[in-house]
Amino acid sequence: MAATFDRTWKALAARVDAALDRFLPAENASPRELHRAMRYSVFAGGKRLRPVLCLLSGKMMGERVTALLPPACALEMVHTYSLIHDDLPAMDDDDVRRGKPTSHRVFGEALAILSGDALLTLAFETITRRTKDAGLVAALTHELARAAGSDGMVGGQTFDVLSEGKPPDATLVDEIHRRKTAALIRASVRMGAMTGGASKAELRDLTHFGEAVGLLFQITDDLLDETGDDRRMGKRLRKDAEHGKQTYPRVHGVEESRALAEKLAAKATLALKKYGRRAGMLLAVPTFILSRRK
Ligand code: GRG
Repeated sequence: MAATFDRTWKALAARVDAALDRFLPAENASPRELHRAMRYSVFAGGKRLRPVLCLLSGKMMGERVTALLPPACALEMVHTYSLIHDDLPAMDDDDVRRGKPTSHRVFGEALAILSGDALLTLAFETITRRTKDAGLVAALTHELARAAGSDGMVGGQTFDVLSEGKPPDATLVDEIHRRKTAALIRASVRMGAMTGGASKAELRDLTHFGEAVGLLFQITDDLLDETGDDRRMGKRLRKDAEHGKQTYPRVHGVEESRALAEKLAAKATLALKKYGRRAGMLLAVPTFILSRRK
């Protein structure tokens, strides 16, 4: 089961990578430094969680992968932009991302900021240029903008920055993680479903699934920071502690956070259980996230 899951995931991620390669400006197109920086971060590695979720929920609706690739790639562009900006000295000031030197360490701060800006913009260009149905273009644009903006990811990052050094607060950590991480993951599932023409009821169930998976992903990320043997962790954990970051284990403790993660995995699975085999690999995603090591 795990081997089949891995193989299918890799195959879908490879489709995403090939499409990203087509959708991104060529490295030798002017301005070269900007396009090199955009490509450097997009192809630095990464699990492709958001685009694969988009493909899986669209496939559940019977949609072709080719029609799902524009929104899937748009999600990865937005995600990559957020990582580039999050690593900047003004934010987390990180030297390594996806196992490689961060964008600003390689290209300088100005180019890192600009490549993030260009990726964010290209995400919307990709949807509008490569999706035929005008109604769907509007719906996908709205969905991605809401998830990425002040009501979603950027809002969550703002709360995160402003809450540094404050005492652990359960309501605050929930608010930060729902916006900063879960909003884009929820949108990933919804955008696949919308592209595949999901009914209202299907979209509602997939939204519940996406919400639970998004929060689950962030809690397991916090737990990996706290308990993981991964090299990135020592540094991140020290930083989180130094900056007084709001994390689940800091607020609830490791055991309770683990129990919460398991509860969310069960909730996500339950949301799609009635679809049985039709839900396909989506049903295995919560377990995959629970057991992830990086
Ligand atoms: C700067 C606007 C702005 C937003 C930043 C996503 C984010 C918001 C910051 C990244 C920092 C962080 C650790 C956030 C938690 C979400 C998370 C676990 C991101 C990493 O996502 P993965 O594990 O990364 O999917 P890969 O590299 O696999 O794509």
